Amino acid sequence: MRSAGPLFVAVTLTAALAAAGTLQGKVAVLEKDGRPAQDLGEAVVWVEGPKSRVRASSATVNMKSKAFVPRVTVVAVGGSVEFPNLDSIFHNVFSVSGENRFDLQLYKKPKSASKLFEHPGIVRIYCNIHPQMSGFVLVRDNPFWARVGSDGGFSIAEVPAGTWVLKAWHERAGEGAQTVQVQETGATTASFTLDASKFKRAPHKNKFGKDYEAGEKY
Ligand SMILES: [Cu+2]
Repeated sequence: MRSAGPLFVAVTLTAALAAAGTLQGKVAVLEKDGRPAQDLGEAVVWVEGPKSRVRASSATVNMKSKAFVPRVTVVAVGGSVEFPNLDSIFHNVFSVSGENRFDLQLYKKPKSASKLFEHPGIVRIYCNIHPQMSGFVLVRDNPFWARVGSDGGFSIAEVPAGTWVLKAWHERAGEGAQTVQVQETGATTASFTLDASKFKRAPHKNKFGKDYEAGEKY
């Protein structure tokens, strides 16, 4: 059989430049006993595949009352996240998530530090002092992503026409994926049901890969 691969790719790219549609739908996250999750607004959907230049963006994640606020943040590759400490106690935000690992060391109010993210992926952030502090920075290599609304709805505009992988993610349910065909105009609909029923909050290690010491000292 003759391969039509390169021709197909060329045609797809040409179409992508010429036309774009909207991807919309709903995300449901089910807890134990099929109860709907109350924090759907922490879910994110994104499109994998289309190449598009991203505008470097920045975001702020406050460390406040021993929590990362907001808990889930999305930035583009090349974007930075500012981590001001609004507490009068020390925090030490860090991550050991692959190529995005970082360590901003100890500081307290009114200091801040920032991290520039260069690799797409899901970055888990923790504090090296307080094991209960956790959050996520999702780093995307194209602008085709959306936060899910509190009703589960989402809409991603101007997605290039073509066949792509649409992903939906929620902290307690992980990732769902499906192939979508975005038309040259109009809307394409996709829905997800993510399973959070088996989620268990497990202890994690500190930045040295060791267990946290019992009892907080700060
Ligand atoms: Cu802390």
